[in-house]
Amino acid sequence: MSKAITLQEFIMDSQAEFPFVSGQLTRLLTDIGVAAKIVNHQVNRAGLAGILGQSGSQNTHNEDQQKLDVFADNTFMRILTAGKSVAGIGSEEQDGYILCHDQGKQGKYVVMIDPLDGSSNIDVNVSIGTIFSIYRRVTPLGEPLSDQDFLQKGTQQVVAGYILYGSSTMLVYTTGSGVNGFTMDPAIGEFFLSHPRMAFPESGMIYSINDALLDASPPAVKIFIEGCKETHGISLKARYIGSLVTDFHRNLIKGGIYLYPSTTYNPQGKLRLMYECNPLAFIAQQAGGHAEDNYREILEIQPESLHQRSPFYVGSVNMIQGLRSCWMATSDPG
Ligand code: P6P
Repeated sequence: MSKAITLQEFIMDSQAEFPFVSGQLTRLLTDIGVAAKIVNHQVNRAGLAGILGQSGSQNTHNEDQQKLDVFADNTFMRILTAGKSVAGIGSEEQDGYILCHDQGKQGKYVVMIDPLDGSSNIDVNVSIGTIFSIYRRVTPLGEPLSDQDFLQKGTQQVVAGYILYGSSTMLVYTTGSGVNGFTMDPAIGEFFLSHPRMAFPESGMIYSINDALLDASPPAVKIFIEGCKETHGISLKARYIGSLVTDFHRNLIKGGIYLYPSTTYNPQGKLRLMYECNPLAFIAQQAGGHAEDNYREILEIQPESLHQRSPFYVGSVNMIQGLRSCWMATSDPG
C-alpha cells in the first residue's frame, strides 16, 4: 500500500522539478499551508469561540467585516510577512498594498488574497474559502515595489489556489503543471494528497448563477440560462450556494459553469479580478476548463486597480462555449 503524500512532501518533491529555484516559493507555499491550518481551526470552532458575527468594522468596499474575515486576514498577513519570500500583499480586506520584507525591497513574490470569501455564510454554517494568487515581483530586488508588481495580468501568475473550509478542509492549487487537491486529516492536522491531477469533466451538467440577477443581465446570459432551464433538470441542474469557492469546487469535480454577470446596476459585476477571478481562472485553465468576462479571457485582462471587479464566467469548456455562442447570436459585445 503506497504511503499517503503530505502537502509538504508534495511541495518539496515539486521543487525538485525546478533545481534552480531558491526555495522561496517552497517556503511561501509551506507558509500558506500553515496559515490555512490556523484559519481552519478557528473556522471550525467559530460557533464556540464567540467569534461569529460582525466585527463592527468595514473593509475597503464598505462591507461589514465578519470577525473571522478579520482573523483570516490577520493570520495570512502575519504568516506571510514573517517569511522572507513575500515582498508585498494585496488583500480584499486592506485598502492598499501591504509592504512586507524590508518595505518591499526584498522577497521575490507578491501575493493577492481573499482571506475569507463567502463570509456572509459564516453565521449559517455554509462552506467558505480562501483564494490566493502568487506573482513574481517585476521591480528588481532592492528597489521599492510599485503598482506594476501588483497589477499583472492573470497569465503572469506563478501559483493560484484556494482553501475550502467545508465538510472537509481542502487545499487546491496549481503551479502551472496541473491542479492537485489536498484534504486535511483533522486527527493530525495534516493535508494529504487526495485529488491528484484534478480536471473538469468533458461535459458540464451544472449551472450556478444568482437567478435574481437575470433580469438585469446581458441578453446573452439570459438566453444561455433559459436554454439551461429548458432541460427541466433532466440533463442540467441549477446549483448555487452563494460561496464562490464552494460553487467553483463542486463544478470542478462534477462539471459545470459558474456565472457572475455584469448587470445594469453593476456593469463590472461583483467579483474582484485580482484575488477572485484570476486565481480561479488559472486553476480552471490548468484543469482543462475556461474563464471569460463578457468578451475576453479573464487571464488576459490588464488590471488597472487592486480591487477592480469583473464579470466572471468559469467552468467546463462545453458550457463556456455554449455561453460564447449566445454572445455571438446576440452580437452583444458584452
Ligand atoms: P450574491 C460572496 O460574497 C461572493 O463574493 C462569492 O463568494 C459568491 O459567489 C457571491 O459573492 C454571491 O453573491 O450577489 O449572489 O449574493
